[in-house]
Amino acid sequence: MPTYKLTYFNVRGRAELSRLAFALGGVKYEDVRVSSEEWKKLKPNTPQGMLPILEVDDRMIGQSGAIIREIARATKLYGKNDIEMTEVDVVLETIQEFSEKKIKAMFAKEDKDKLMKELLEETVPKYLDIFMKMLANKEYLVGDAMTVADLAVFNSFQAFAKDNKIFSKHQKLEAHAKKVESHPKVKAWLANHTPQGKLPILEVHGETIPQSRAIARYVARKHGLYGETNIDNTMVDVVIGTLQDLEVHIIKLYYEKDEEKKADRMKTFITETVPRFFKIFTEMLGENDWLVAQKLTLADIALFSVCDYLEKMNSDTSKHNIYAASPTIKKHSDRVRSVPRIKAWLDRRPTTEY
Ligand SMILES: N[C@@H](CCC(=O)N[C@@H](CS)C(=O)NCC(=O)O)C(=O)O
Repeated sequence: MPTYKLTYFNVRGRAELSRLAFALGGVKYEDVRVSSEEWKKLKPNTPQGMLPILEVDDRMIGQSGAIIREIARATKLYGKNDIEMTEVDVVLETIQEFSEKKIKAMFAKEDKDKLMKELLEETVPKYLDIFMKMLANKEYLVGDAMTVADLAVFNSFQAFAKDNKIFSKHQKLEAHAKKVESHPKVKAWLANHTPQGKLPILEVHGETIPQSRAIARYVARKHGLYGETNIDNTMVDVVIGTLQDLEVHIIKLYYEKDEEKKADRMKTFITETVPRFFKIFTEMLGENDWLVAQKLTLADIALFSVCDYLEKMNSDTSKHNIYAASPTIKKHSDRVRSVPRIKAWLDRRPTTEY
């Protein structure tokens, strides 16, 4: 068996299908994830100046479509004969066509909301129709065993399926996705990838960290955004815990389906709950600029992040000012927002619904 080394950025993107195929095929490979700094050095030495690349012994292959076929042949996941191979190609090419539309909408600089709506309401159902037709009454898309065609369809719709009810009119494809997802080797790969079956995750030197607050604390410790003493660190945790209590109220609002009740609850939330929590933070701030240790810490960023969310949520739903009774918190939010690196991130972060 040759040695395999797959190099890509630390995201799923154009490499995840190859990683899934290696997992399902049970073939060992080196899963290299490069940072943008490392990529700058590597780029001139790659066949087309792009990632992913697959190294098979001393051969270096570019183009994700060629890479997945090399792996599919090596792992016997490309169908059993010429006809099946062509059928697998039909699926891979159709996924490629869908992916181009998906990328265009997801990374659009203009009209993103409109393009995302079109993607979810028109493009996704159109391609689900195509794949449902291909699946017909069979278990697998091609032949009588799982191939990279099944992995490709599963991989491509997986992210959407988690957040949207895309399968409501395509239940056979939902069952197909579950079949792929529950294959022991695929399951093991996904579990390794998302230790608790949920996002976000942070991958650091081959370790995968789940739980958003554990991730935030890891990043804070690494970059000097925790406190400097044990007490300071505990105070940062007090802020995070208090914000978690506030988030419980936000989640309850989110799940209220009755529009009238929701509007009522929203009013109570903004005029009573939020000021009650903001009072706690106002007292913690006192005359200081920052919540803990007289410097910017994760505590300030966490409070700002919730305020930023509340400002958007409130501008969409009601006209009450979240800071009406809490001018100190408004000043604190503005202070965090104007930290140059935070400002730079806010200016370039993609527009999202939440
Ligand atoms: N058709 C190529 C496209 C590869 C591609 O666009 N790669 C992007 C990442 S998804 C890249 O390497 N970007 C960095 C660069 O161009 O410097 C493939 O499928 O492999």
